[in-house]
Amino acid sequence: MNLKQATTILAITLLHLCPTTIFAQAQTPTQTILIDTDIGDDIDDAYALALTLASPDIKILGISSAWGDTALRSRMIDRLLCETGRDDIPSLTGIEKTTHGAANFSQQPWAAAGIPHPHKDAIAFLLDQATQHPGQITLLAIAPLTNIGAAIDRDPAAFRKLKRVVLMGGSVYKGYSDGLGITPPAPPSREYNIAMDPAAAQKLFRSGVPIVMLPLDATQLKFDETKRALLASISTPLTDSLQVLTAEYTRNTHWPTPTMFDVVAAATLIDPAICPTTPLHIDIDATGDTRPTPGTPNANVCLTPNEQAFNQLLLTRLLNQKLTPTHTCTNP
Ligand SMILES: [Ca+2]
Repeated sequence: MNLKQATTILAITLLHLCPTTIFAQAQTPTQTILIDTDIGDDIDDAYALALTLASPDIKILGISSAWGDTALRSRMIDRLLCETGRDDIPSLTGIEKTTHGAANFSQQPWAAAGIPHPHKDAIAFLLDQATQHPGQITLLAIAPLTNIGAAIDRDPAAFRKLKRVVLMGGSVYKGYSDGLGITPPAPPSREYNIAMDPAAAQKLFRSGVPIVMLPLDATQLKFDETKRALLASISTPLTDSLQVLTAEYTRNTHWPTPTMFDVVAAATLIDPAICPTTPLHIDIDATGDTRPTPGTPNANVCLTPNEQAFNQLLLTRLLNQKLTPTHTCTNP
C-alpha cells in the first residue's frame, strides 16, 4: 500500500464514520434558495446540484435551466431530481439562447435518457417566488445570466425582493488556469458566465440585490483522482449518477479532472466560511471583463477559498446522503 492509498482509506473512514458537525446539526432547512443552471455542458453544475440536494439545511424552491438547449437541460434536472427522490422540487425552463453555435452538451446521453415532462417558464417562476417570499430567497446563479437579465427587465421591483444572489462568475485578479491546477493562473480573463451575456450581468450588478461573487480567482478547485476514488467508494443513486456524468464529460472533453467552479459557489452559499469575501466595486464592460474599480462596493467578492473546508463539506455530504428514487427515472 502506498502513501496515497493509505491516505485515501483513512479519508474514507473518517468521512463515513465522522460526519461533520455541519451535517449532523443541519437537519432543518435554514436557507431557501432558487438555482439557475446550465447543467449538461461542463460537469460542475451536476456536482453543485448534488451538493444542494444532499444538504438538509437547504430548501430548494425550484431549479431553472439556462442558456443553450434549456429543454434538454430541464430534462436532465428532472432526472437528477428523480434519481434522488426529490421530484417535489419544481423544474423550470429558461430562455434558449446562444451567442455562437451550440455549447458542448457533454452529458447528453444521460440527460436524454430521462423521461420528458412539461415545464413552466423560469422567469415567471423566479419573480413569483421572490414576491411570495420577500427578503428570504437566495438565488444561486451558476450559468450565463440571460434568465436573470430577463427577470430584471420584466419586473425589477419583484427581482429586488430576493435576499441575495450567490454568483459563480467573473475574473478579478486571476484568469483561467490549466485543467490540472499545476501552472499559475493567467492574468484576468473573460469568464464564461459573464462573457456570454455581459448586458445581463450589468443589469444584475445594478439591480440593488446584494451579490456574493465567486470569480475564477476562488473557484478553480480540482476534483482530482483521490477525491474521485472517494466518490467511488460508495454506490447510491446520486453518486452513481455523478460517476456516469463525469465519465460522459471526460469522454466528450478528454478532460479527466473536473474543476469545481459552480460547486464552490454552492458550498459558500451553505457555509460562508468556505470562501470569505471582500467588498469591491466591480465594473463589467460590454465584452464581459470584470474589473475592480474605485467606487461604492457592489459585490462581496471571494478571492481565496478555504480548499480543505470545501472538500470536507462536499465529500462528507455526498458520501453520507441516502437519497433514493421513488419510481423509475428513465425511459424503458
Ligand atoms: Ca454552470
